[in-house]
Amino acid sequence: MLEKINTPKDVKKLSIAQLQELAEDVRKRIIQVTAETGGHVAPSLGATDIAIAILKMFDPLEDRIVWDVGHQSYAYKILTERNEKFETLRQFNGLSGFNNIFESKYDAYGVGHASTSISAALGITVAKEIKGEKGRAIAIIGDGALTGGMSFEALNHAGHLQKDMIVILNDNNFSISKNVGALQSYLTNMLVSRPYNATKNLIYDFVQHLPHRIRRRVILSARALEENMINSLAPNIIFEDLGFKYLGPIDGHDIPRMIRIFHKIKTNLTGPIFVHIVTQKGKGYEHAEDDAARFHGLGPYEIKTGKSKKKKGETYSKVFGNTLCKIAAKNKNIVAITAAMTDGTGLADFAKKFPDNFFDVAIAEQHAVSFAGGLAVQGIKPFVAIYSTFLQRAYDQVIHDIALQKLPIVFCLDRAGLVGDDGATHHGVFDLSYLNLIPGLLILIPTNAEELSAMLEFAAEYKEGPIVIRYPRGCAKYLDKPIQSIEIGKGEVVHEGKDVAIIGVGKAMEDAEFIYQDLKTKLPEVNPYLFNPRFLKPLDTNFLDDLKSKVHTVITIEDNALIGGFGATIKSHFSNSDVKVYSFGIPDKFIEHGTVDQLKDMIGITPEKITKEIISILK
Ligand SMILES: Cc1ncc(C[n+]2csc(CCOP(=O)(O)OP(=O)(O)O)c2C)c(N)n1
Repeated sequence: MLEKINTPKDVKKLSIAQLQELAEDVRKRIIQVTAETGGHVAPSLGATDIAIAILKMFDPLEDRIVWDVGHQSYAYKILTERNEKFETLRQFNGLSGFNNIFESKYDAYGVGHASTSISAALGITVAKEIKGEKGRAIAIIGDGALTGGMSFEALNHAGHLQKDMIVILNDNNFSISKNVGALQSYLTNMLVSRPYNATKNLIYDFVQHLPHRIRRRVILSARALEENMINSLAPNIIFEDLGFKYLGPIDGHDIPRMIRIFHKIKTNLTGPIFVHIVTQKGKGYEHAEDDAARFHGLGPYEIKTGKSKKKKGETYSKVFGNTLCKIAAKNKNIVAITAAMTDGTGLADFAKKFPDNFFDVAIAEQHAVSFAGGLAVQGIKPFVAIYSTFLQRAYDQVIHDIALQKLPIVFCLDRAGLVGDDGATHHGVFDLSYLNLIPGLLILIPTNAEELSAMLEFAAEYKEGPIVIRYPRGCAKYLDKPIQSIEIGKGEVVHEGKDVAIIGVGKAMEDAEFIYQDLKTKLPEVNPYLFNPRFLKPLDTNFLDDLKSKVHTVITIEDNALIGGFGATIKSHFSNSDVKVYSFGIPDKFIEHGTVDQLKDMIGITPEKITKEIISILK
């Protein structure tokens, strides 16, 4: 059936039985490709039937479809003229793992970070009205993404504006792992009161057929009756109280039923509509159904067994989690906070060992930071583990709620630097720049596992204000020897030298070491310093000032944006001296997806390319 689909219009021509066959084909295609490329398997398998029902009933060029995060949209991609390229998913120069307006005219909005879809869909709806264009915007949002504060801001606004837009909640009871929070309990409760909702939907149908002049009065009376009597039997529907028409819960794998509901919406309903669809994460692939958390997002896997093809080594996340467990065993005031990333940030063991000191706040980075502020002001020591890219969400909270009040919180920024196949929305390449300018913040950058542990120990004792420790995705490098203790604003001279200094920042120290050796082989007359700064803030000004009389050239290497990053800071430090500073890092543009090596090659910052450039500089 999939072979028959060249454009989404072809989906409209299919019968119900053919659509069901199509769903099977699409799922097979998702599994076959992601087994090679990796990706968000379970979310996309779960949303396959929704994508098909939407394409059957709506026109994605007229009715703009906004997927939240975009990780549920593989079926949509396949059915919107991207089947042939689907093998290139998440590969260098291939399809993005999320929706991207530069990739396809069918992607109404670029996504990757959660909870943006309702806001964007509302904006699209209002723009359509201003311009007199046809069609409705549709946001498809998971129950996890719905926990993000932005979703509520958008519901609040949409309920007020009363424009014709649709929000489809894809409720699978899962975020990356089991969803958490009062909202999830509420949604589950709604499933229990299914008969009540079915009756209510019948009443809706009935009322829609009444003459216009009495329709409103009937609705108002029904609401009053409902509030007085039915509330005691079934939960209040928050979404209705916010001004949406609520339809559901609906089985998200029952294509004909979803088609009937969408038909009803198209022909009968106006204003903001909230469709509550219930799905199974990983639907149609037993391994993904059984282990939806692992199949949320994973690397290449064996289709038959569901086992991952590549074994993971010990990651920096794991080093962080293990060290924090050790620290917490000695200090009951240590608290760990994650925003829906317990496994990803390495906190799963901590959560088991210290359940009272562990908080998964759902996809709510802003709240995570201010919640930590409240804890800290009362003498608790919070470690807030957030991916570098997601802390962008909580920028004002870091400044206003934490730094301004000198609260001793530790921000553990995982996935700093280039992350690879998740691409532009997920690279953690801005944190050094956006944090550098915040007064009173300490910024630490470990270059290996032992250093990360030592920095965490240091941070646990530090009481003067907030600290950021940023570390990369992937396997940790071990020195296999303990390091000297961490001193504020003091770096480590890895090799003494003269004339030239190479400074490797965090993960880039691995490249700096290679470059150091390569340079010594290729230019034996050069004997550079190799320096690990450990701190961006405060800088090791003693060492750097000393260098002014010892070197003529400083090379900095980092996996952060060059603007405002480490190199820029060093350049400014040497601006009143004769020392020339050359910086290698992320240029002023968004970097797409691919392996980290491919991306570094594209940018021109592989160790080989950097060595070549340094040689030409020195010559
Ligand atoms: C701001 C932000 N924080 C965290 C994430 C990481 N993340 C990606 S998907 C996801 C869970 C989404 O759950 P849900 O919306 O229910 O979709 P499902 O995966 O269950 O299909 C999370 C936490 C993100 N993309 N954006």
